[in-house]
Amino acid sequence: MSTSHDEQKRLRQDEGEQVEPRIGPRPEGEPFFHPYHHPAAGWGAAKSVSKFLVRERALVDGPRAIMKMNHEGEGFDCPGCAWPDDTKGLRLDLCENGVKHVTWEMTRKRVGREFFAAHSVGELSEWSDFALEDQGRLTEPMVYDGASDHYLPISWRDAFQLVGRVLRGLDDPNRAAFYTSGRLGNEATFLYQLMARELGTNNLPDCSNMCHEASGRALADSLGTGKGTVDLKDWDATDALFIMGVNAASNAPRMLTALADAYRRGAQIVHVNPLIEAAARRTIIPHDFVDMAALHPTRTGTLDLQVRVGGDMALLRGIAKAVLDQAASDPKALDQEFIDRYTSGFEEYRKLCEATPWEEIERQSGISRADILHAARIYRDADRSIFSWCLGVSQHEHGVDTVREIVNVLLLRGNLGREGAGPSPVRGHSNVQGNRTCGIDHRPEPQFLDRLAEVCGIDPPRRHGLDTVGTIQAMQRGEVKVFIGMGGNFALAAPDTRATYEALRACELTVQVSTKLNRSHLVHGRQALILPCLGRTEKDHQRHGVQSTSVEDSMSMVHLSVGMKRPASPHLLSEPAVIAGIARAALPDSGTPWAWYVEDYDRIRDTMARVLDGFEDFNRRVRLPLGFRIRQPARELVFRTPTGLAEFSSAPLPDVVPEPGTLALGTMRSHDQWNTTIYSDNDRYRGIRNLRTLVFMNPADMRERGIEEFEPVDITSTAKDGSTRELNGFLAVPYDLPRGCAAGYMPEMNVLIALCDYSEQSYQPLMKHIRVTIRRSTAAG
Ligand SMILES: Nc1nc2c(c(=O)[nH]1)N[C@H]1C(S)=C(S)[C@@H](COP(=O)(O)OP(=O)(O)OC[C@H]3O[C@@H](n4cnc5c(=O)[nH]c(N)nc54)[C@H](O)[C@@H]3O)O[C@H]1N2
Ligand SMILES: Nc1nc2c(c(=O)[nH]1)N[C@H]1C(S)=C(S)[C@@H](COP(=O)(O)OP(=O)(O)OC[C@H]3O[C@@H](n4cnc5c(=O)[nH]c(N)nc54)[C@H](O)[C@@H]3O)O[C@H]1N2
Ligand SMILES: [Mo]
Repeated sequence: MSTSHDEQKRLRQDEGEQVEPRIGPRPEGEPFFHPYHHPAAGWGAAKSVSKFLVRERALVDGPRAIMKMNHEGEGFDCPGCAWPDDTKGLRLDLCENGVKHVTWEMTRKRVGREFFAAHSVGELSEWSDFALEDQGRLTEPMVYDGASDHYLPISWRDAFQLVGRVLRGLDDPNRAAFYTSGRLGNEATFLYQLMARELGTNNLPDCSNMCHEASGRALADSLGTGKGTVDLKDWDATDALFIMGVNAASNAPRMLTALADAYRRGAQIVHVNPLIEAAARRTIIPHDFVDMAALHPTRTGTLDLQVRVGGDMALLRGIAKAVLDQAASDPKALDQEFIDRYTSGFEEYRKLCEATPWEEIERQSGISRADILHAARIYRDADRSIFSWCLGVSQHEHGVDTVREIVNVLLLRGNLGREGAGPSPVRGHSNVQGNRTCGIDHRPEPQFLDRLAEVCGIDPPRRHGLDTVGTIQAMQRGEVKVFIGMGGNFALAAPDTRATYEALRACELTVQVSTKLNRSHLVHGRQALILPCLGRTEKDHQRHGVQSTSVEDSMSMVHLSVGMKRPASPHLLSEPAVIAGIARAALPDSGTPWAWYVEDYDRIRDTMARVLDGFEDFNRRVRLPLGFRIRQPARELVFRTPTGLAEFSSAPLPDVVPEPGTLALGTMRSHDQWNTTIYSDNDRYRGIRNLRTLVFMNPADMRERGIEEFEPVDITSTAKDGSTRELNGFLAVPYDLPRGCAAGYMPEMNVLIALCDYSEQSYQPLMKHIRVTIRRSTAAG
């Protein structure tokens, strides 16, 4: 059922000043803020889940599907996040947000041709993003008709012919870009990159360019492989966990189980975050039925370090400095044997730490020397330590340097290649890591291309392709004319909303392969297609029976996922089938057996086994009860670096202290959203109800500016090129975060992030560090 036109109109009027349509739903009441003191998960989560199941009318299928999620040997992989499944394989390990995510896909609501006949693109453009996705699942392919400004039905055959015709007509294959959002299964991923490379381009921008590009590059530079080295067994064995820049209770909720277990074992858990997030306090694990009934929470943190935005590297430098100082009197503080045998660059790093004054470390991190020494003591006293991080570390100018500094600290005490120790990035989308493993990379390794050429008989291009920022810039310049999105919501997820819209609108053709209606269907090129596909929960029938796809989690475990639900519509195709359809139309002389691959995904896996390192015997191993773990050379102390050793880095500390009068603003997710998909206007663990257009500020920073709680403010960002961008009428919320720092929600705040504001190290947009000034709204009088 669609939201009525009248309601939409009212919604727009309510929006008052806001330039863009609202992103979240219509609030259910007045904005409300009260700090949250309850444990994470527990009954609050259970209540929220049941409300959600009712709203999506999924009460019958929802619970049944959930019982199938993340189950050994059968069932589908939770598309909610990339946290690994419980290796004990016994517990029902699920979370509130995973349930919401799955239910959102399984909704009974549908968007068919009648819907598109009733609403023009112009009209839909004024709907909120919530309302768009809330219409339900897309059911058939649609093509944009400029004359009527409506999407019209089109057959799959004609849709593929249209894409094929446009791609064949390009004077250069690099005029096309092929975006991936990290939920695409490995088999589809492999076909997708094969198609792009057979066409002749490495233009494979992906969500990872906005997410963990910095982590991948740093780990590759330091250790020779771009992934973490630990798995859940290590989490179970470690003595100290350092959790940096992640809101785990909302974005990787199953981590709460690992944190609670670690606490019960007596491990130390240090949280590094400008905000004290819910995962730093206490939790009630939903599958601990006894605790749940008795309301018995477990602590999930032992120390909080509220770094300033961007201050992590200075903090890590301080920990290293303290450990090195201590080594003078206590030789056990360092693992000298490990350093001598396996690393390079130690002396230079030691001197750099010595030369960095404590005052500088305190100023740049925002943490007192005493607190840093406390953290260093925890690190020193632990035999085994794990450092885990997410976007709070990576989405910065110096994200690569900071992740390399994490590795420096780990190397000092030989925290690598043994149980319970090592780096452990928390990846985002459920298969974003698998996408990279299976070839989505705009800077592919020559060895990979050689193997692809040999096995698949193609001549892949060697020139590096475009990443996300590069693609938007090239679309702006008219150099990229075709944008294909395999999932995701590029228009809203990318930085600099206005520039991204302009770039997409300048395209000759935009194609979105999606499950739900979203902004990227409305901000389109001269020609545009919406191609609806199966979701991960759905049965994928092909010629040789029901197919399964494989995915890789944050800890390099690869396993099968098989959908069990009847597809939302009989007209949906699987992602591999969509890719094969486009490929056959665009590459009529292709020697790749596209249709044959789609008949049976085992055939795709057999080819992948020959191309990809670590995928030998893929079809057999992926069917083992828990799948298999991709070999991680660094874990075995084999370093594919130029020296063959783990490399210390010696980068100078960046200056992250905001200039007087300015603040460092970070964008983040609320508890009730999945990237650009907004479930409600609430952010339970941060104590917020009915409000997304807000900015969290330190109370002293508010007082200094004469701003009261919930007072409307204007936020102005200043980009590297000096240009400014504005958001007006956001409400200020006093919050416990360091002075000089501010925070608010993505994607509402993406308008503030200039396209030129990306890291020189990773080309990641600076989504966690926007230079802003904030003042009382002029409109507020
Ligand atoms: N339910 C749910 N789960 C998700 C997602 C979702 O939207 N919803 N998204 C998925 C995706 S794609 C990703 S990439 C991950 C994202 O997972 P997160 O990285 O947790 O995502 P954010 O909400 O951006 O939160 C970033 C955290 O970093 C902190 N932070 C900000 N600046 C700094 C800093 O300078 N230093 C430090 N140390 N911390 C800082 C913020 O306070 C916040 O706690 O989650 C995945 N899982
Ligand atoms: N300011 C700011 N911006 C950010 C971030 C930030 O922290 N701050 N984070 C960045 C990060 S880490 C990421 S990963 C990106 C997210 O960027 P994206 O991955 O591009 O965005 P999503 O919101 O995850 O995409 C949601 C859409 O995916 C489609 N979809 C859902 N399931 C499927 C499926 O199974 N198959 C297909 N084909 N489509 C499906 C639906 O149509 C849905 O509308 O955003 C980035 N943007
Ligand atoms: Mo992400």
